[in-house]
Amino acid sequence: AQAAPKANEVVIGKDPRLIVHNSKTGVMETPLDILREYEVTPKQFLYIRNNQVLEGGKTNEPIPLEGWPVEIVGMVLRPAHFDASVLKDLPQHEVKMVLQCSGNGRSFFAKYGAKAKGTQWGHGGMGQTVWKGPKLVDVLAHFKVEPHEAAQFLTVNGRDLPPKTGGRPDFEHSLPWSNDPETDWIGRDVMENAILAIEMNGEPIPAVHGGPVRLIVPGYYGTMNVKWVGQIRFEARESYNYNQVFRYRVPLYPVEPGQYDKKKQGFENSRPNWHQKVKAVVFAPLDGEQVKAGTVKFWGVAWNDGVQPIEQVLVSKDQGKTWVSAKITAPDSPYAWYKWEIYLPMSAGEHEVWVRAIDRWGRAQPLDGVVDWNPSGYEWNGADKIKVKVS
Ligand code: MSS
Repeated sequence: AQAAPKANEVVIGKDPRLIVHNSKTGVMETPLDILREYEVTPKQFLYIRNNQVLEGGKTNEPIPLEGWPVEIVGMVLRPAHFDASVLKDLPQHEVKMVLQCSGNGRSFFAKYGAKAKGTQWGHGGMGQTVWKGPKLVDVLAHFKVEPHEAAQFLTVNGRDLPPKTGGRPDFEHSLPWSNDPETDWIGRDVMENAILAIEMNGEPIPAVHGGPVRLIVPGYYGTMNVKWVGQIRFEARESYNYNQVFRYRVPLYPVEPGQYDKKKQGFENSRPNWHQKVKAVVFAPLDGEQVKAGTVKFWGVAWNDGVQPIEQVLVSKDQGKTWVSAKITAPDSPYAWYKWEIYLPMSAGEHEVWVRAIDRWGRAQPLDGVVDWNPSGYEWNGADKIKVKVS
């Protein structure tokens, strides 16, 4: 058998220590012992998820803005067709945020007895990133686009084309675009915060991460941050695209593991992977790690959709009977990860430590993440449970 290709052989500029899930399109995750070393995840370590690849896109090198066409069409007064180089002349906005695949943590469904189909991500299908570019609303104003007030959704299409024979559908996503900010806060955040990013971590966006132009919507799952933006459409409905209807959604009602017919999924009985759920991840000790008896420092990160602050990260040594509150440090951006830490006395033996975050709306992680089972295993946010061997 041939040795599986290393991350640096799959995508130019990636670190060989990344865990490759799919070498064809380039899907790889960051081991936690690397992820935890950086406040902003450097490009050589950032995870990748591609449904299909932009031609020549398997590299951390950038693609020039000049010569990259973008169009804004649909229910608008004036459609706009422009060269992406215009974007650097408009007022720039920068945002630090967690970029996370909605499938991140999918392997935990299997770990707790309810496997879900798809890439078996650990916790490393995420990273902390900084994006910069003009706000979408400023681009619209610049070109006097004026979306119609009945346009309730924004659909963004990437210029990655499905392989001719691969049978994969084109990639696009719809996001809520609310024209009624008084009553509908979902959609208002897209209006206020969406940017057409042209930089990542202070440099032109690496091709593999969606350069030269990427839609960035802080607080939303990775999939909604469409790479290689070619077309933006304003419409009254969500797109019927395969990736919007049959993928990247979860049922609106509880389903028993294995008991859900994905073919019957539609707009009425499911919702898209939009807002990220509240989540805490243990960065140290790592699951299964050996530590010395005495006082042990546990630490990690926590984040949510940025709509309300994280208020507590709770830690339990006794399967949730009692909890203690970790010290949390808020980031300078509501969409970035919080750091949490706690020192716990640990006696010799095997222990399981549970961690869960709670935000100001009281949104918390379920102790048993399997309660939110869904056929594609999206949006895992069960309390993080790690085993430590104390000696
Ligand atoms: N975009 C495009 N155009 N294509 C594809 O495929 N994918 C998704 C996003 N965007 C895609 C896009 C996903 S799905 C994700 S996660 C993200 O992206 C990732 O990113 P990076 O940069 O990391 O690679 Mo799941 O939710």
